[in-house]
Amino acid sequence: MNDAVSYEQQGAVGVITVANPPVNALSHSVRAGIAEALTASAADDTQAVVLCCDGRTFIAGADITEFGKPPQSPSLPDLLVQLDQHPKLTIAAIHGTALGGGFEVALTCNYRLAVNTAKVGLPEVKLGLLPGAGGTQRTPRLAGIPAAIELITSGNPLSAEKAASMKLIDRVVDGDLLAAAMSYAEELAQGDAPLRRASALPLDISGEDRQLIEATRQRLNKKTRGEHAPQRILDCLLAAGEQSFDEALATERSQFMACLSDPQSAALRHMFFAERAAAKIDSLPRNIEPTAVHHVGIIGAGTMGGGIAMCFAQAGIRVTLVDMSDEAVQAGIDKIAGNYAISVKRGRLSEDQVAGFMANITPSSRYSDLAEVDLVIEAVFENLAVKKEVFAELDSICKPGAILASNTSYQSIDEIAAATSRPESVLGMHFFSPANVMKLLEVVQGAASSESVIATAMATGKKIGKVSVLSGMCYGFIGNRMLRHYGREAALCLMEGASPRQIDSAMEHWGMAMGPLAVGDLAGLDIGYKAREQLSEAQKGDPKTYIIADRLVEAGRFGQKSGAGYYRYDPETRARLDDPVALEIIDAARGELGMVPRDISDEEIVDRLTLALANEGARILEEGIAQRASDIDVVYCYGYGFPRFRGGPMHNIEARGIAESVQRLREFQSTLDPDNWQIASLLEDLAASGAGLADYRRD
Ligand code: T1G
Repeated sequence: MNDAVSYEQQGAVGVITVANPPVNALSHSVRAGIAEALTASAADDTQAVVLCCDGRTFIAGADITEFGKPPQSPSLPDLLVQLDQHPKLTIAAIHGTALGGGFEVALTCNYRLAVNTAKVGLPEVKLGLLPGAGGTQRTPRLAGIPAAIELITSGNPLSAEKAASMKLIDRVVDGDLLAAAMSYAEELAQGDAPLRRASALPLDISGEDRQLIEATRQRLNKKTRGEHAPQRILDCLLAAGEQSFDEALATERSQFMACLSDPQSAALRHMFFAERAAAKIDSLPRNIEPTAVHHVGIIGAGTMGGGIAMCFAQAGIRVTLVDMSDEAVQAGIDKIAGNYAISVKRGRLSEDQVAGFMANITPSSRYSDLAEVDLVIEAVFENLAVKKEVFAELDSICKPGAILASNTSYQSIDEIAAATSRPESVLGMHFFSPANVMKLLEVVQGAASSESVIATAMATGKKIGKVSVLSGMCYGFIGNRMLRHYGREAALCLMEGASPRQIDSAMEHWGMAMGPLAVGDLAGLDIGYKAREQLSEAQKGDPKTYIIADRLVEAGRFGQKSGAGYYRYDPETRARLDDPVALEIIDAARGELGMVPRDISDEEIVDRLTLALANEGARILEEGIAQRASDIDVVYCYGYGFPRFRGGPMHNIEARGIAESVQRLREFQSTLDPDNWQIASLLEDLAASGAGLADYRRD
């Protein structure tokens, strides 16, 4: 065989063992090794063969790193034809996560056995793909069309028990998997069990199945708006019921190849690796060990503080939640309890789970209760003076080595750190609202933040289920700094003649979860208004970028919270309704500044907003605020509703072409306000050199 696959005869049973860490992906050596092992099994005097894996998991899928490279024989489909036609009993012994091509290998075996902790699934859709090795054909033959629709279009894993209940697994065992597999193989062989091939099972598609496929098509047209893979999966499942196995396999193959060459899949595979890369801090020595965080203090029991407390409580970490008075902190506790009650009502959590989470949260109105915490996260009013006072007091109370983090969105971590005697232990941990839902955590490194503190914050983020991204210190860090340029262009498109509906629809059709003006209404237009009141006219910038928002707020239109902003909101359904009053206010504001409205195309709107984002992202990259372009993509896809199937703002312009993007930026520089369209020198350099953003690292 080879280094990745071994074959050993043990009595009447042959054992194929895959050893390709870290996840036994089906790289070429694994495919070739299994093929050779099957050939050996066919030729020896065994009666059955068990396929198992070393390490932490059964095969977790095709090797994603091989996509886009020249194919090497045997392909996975070819290997599975050999496995399907194998003349002896084949048994898959599953532990860990049998996913994608790995589960397709198992489905091609005659029988499947799993330990009770194992999970199985077909997550290809999350990569913009579909099961390309018979998964869309074998799954419905074993478990039926409805189960296949749910498993393959959701991409979510199943427990071994659940899979067994769906006849996708034959036996669930506890304890020594290989021993159980060997005895199962002997039992099957001695019982003359048939060579049961899923490919030979009949599949009669009913009228209800067809209706379900059609209903799912409609549902996914909304839920996964703009995404191609889910629709192609349904085409394959329909083919399973209408074509022979071999014909439908050919249909699946062509649909898979269409997905593989689709830019959406390239973007989603980019995001898969981007999320994992973000956890790696290039500047940190490999041997840096995060310190343990067992007890966290949170200052501020408001919306953010409460949401952050929930994150830690749900991860089993003790929380002391502090506010200025018993009443204030109790109000925060009540809000948390209310959030959990909704989750219980929706069936997402059980009463016992919630009781456990709440037991991890201790309310307090005394900073002195934070003397022994390992980490404090401050989430008080967004005012630098207030934060400096809080940190000075924490510094005097918290034990040596305790980490002091601020959840600030904008304030200077360095100025906050200067208020303490331990600047090396101070940094930003910027959560996104609602903190218990949004996965992004920006870990903001101050000038003095130590390596150990950074490593601990990144690891703590992962432990509470966040995707942590390291940011250097600048106004707005990575996400909000870029957002100001995105919001500026939305405001200017409005001033120049587009309506709120046109701007938001253009961006939502392009893939954004929510258009920028609807986001403004959701967050509250009064927040920006109050912030601008603190600024001088010069600091406010171009009045064209905020006069409409100001006039709406002055008319009492704060957004959803007041029932109207750029839109009017149905009090019952909260539906977003076009509002003539808002349009009049917008027109009047244009008149105040002498703006004559013009027609703006959806394409111009999308280009201005997405290129403004990427241009500022390139500046952030060349300043070293972000480690790599893909980190910026993670920030936007996990914190700002940027479509994952576009891969994030930086991947988006890479896919579009840097040179073409720079050309479009130059057009905006000459037709719009040139001050807003100074092109990042990094983009100019890459456009000239032809190099890509993905490999750029600041020296
Ligand atoms: N190919 C290549 N590398 C992979 C990989 C894969 N399929 N899965 C994981 N890795 C790397 C990952 O990049 C990381 O590398 C390391 O393994 C540990 O991963 C034909 C076409 C299995 C649940 O989508 O969901 O089969 O950062 O950090 O948290 O129909 O990895 O250490 O250098 O995620 O314990 C379908 C993807 C492929 C499964 C483990 N399969 N992987 O999670 O570790 S398409 C998937 C996962 C396919 C067929 C189609 C998770 C995991 P590094 P990790 P983890």
